[in-house]
Amino acid sequence: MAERLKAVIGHLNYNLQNEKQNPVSAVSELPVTSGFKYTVDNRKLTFQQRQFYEDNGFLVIKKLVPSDKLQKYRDRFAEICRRDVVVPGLTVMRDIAIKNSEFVPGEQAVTKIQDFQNDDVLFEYCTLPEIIDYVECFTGPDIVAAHTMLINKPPDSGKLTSRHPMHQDLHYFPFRPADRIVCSWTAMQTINRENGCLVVVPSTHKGQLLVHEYPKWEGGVNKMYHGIQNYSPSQHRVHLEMEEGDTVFFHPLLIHGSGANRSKGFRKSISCHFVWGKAHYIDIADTEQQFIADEVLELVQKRLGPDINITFHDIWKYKSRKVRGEDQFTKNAYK
Ligand SMILES: O=C(O)CCC(=O)C(=O)O
Repeated sequence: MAERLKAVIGHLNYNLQNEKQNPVSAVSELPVTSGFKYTVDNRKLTFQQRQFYEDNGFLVIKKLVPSDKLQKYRDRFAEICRRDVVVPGLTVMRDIAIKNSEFVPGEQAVTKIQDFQNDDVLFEYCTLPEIIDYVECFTGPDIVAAHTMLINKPPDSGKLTSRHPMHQDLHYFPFRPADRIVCSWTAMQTINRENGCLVVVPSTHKGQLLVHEYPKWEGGVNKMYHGIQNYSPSQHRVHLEMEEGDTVFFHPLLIHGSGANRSKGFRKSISCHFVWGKAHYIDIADTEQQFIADEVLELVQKRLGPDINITFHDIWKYKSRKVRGEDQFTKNAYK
């Protein structure tokens, strides 16, 4: 797998060098929003839904993804965890509590898989018309899937490591405009406060990107689970309890996280971050985001060797795959 990834990244580097000599402007006309900021003109949303997202930064659509599709993704996840299939470029993550314990087999050991863009079974989720027709209301008609995850939140060991700290997803993304990025997050089962539902702070999508760091939790924190520095839990939050197939769409500046899983079972959700196909990359050097970029590059070097010549933008290009309309995003690295 490492060899294949190296070849792909080598190819990306080649393209990048060519682009450096001949930079392409990635920013074209923005989709029409008719005075709205966070949604684009499109008949899919009712006026009330559109206004709700504008005001709150998230929108839940009930029973959006059919059960049979979610069963297919659950089966695929189990196959991947058993290593019956190997997906190129996939990142498999373990909860810090599981990682430090005795050998745990298969699905029980995996807390999250990330970057399934090269697996056509799981990637189908990102292409479902049920999902994409809504995504278009936020990104506009040109859509790229940039970041994919299937989260298998484990029953908490008692150390509260299954919590996900309050954060803003934009912290991880070296591309803009933020208002043309949206996450779709689908419950693969009943998800409630007991098994660690999503928690959101309404209207925080109207704020700025805040500084993130590892929370100083006694029981430890999972790799890359950064949280907002000095986060104050006094802000009004909403617990999004959802049934299987329910899907929440949310803005990348919306402050959110999830609670500990106090049930005995694993809690599954599948998600994708979508971005406008004409979005542009930004230089995050010396910004709040430098910290995550360094950490990601360090991880890639650990996997592929210290001599790998790759940038943070290359990694995002590799992770991204077009789903609808025009795609300049996976080609352009520069504004
Ligand atoms: O599914 C969860 O528990 C939270 C996921 C999340 O917020 C993230 O991965 O950014």
